[in-house]
Amino acid sequence: MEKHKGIVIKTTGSWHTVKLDNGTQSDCTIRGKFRMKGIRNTNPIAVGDWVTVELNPNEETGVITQLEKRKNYIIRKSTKLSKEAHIIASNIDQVFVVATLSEPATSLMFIDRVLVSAEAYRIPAVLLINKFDLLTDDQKELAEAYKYIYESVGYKTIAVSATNGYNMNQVKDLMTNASSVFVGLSGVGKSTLVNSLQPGLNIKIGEISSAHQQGKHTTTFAQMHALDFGGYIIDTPGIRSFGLMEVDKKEELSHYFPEIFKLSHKCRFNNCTHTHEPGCAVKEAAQNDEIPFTRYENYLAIMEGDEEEKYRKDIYG
Ligand SMILES: Nc1nc2c(ncn2[C@@H]2O[C@H](COP(=O)(O)OP(=O)(O)OP(=O)(O)O)[C@@H](O)[C@H]2O)c(=O)[nH]1
Ligand SMILES: [Mg+2]
Ligand SMILES: [Zn+2]
Repeated sequence: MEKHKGIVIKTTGSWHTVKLDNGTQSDCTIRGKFRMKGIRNTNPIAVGDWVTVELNPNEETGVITQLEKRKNYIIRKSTKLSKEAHIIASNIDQVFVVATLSEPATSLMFIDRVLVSAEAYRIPAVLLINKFDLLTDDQKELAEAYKYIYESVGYKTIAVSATNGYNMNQVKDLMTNASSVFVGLSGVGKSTLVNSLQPGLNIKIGEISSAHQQGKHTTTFAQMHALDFGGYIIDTPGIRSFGLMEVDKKEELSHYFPEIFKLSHKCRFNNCTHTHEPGCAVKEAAQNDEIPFTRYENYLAIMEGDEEEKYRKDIYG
């Protein structure tokens, strides 16, 4: 039996496409249990995983028999009420949160949740505001406000247009020789961005439903694409809401808001949760606009256990 190491580049239910160390690709099933400590996940194997494959004799198919320890991963609750997790991608160098101000509108809450999830594994995150070509002057100002909020807390933020190429060179520079992943709502243009970065892939893109101004979940499986300028980009299915897994331990949440964490040593109580305590430096800074108030509000809401859907309504009107 021929054994190879390889990286998972596509997952479609029970089949996993693995790029092998001999340069070939193999569609593989799984043998064995790939359990994670303390977490039940719906997908045992994710795009980005390094695995060992046993090739089936005289066939292009194989079996995944071993999973290397993951360096990191982006994970979310698989559905709103579920305790199960879904690993979006693993072993990544950076997350690109793809947001849009219209068609569809992405809430700050959605962005903050993805950022929290990235921080939990110390994965650098960049915010892309796509469809810049569609924005009215007022919306351009709003895009500037987003940029101000997120750059002030340490996240590079770039307004881009996948369709006319605006600022795409900046994105290419960041992506070169790195393994990156796009995360965002359906219809924000993740697949269009991949097509723009790597012409010729012809990934299927979808319309925006005119009734709801939302995408139609065109991409259904995560897939890693090689970039000619060096590096890899993982396109993922759009998600409706980002259920956080990592913050069951509430006292840790502040660690995942860098600006809050930085201030917390100035709070009167060293176990301050920055919610109701007197002498809280974080609350004071938020009220004085020294840190973005929207981020502080979202921190409080996540502490309260609010679901993200609630916030989407605000922005859809
Ligand atoms: N005007 C404009 N339209 C864009 C831009 N980027 C994407 N679109 C359009 O937005 C729609 C959705 O694009 P997709 O690339 O399919 O979006 P997605 O994020 O991959 O969506 P899912 O696969 O459903 O998660 C398509 O009609 C694209 O043409 C952009 O920069 N400007
Ligand atoms: Mg897509
Ligand atoms: Zn505090």
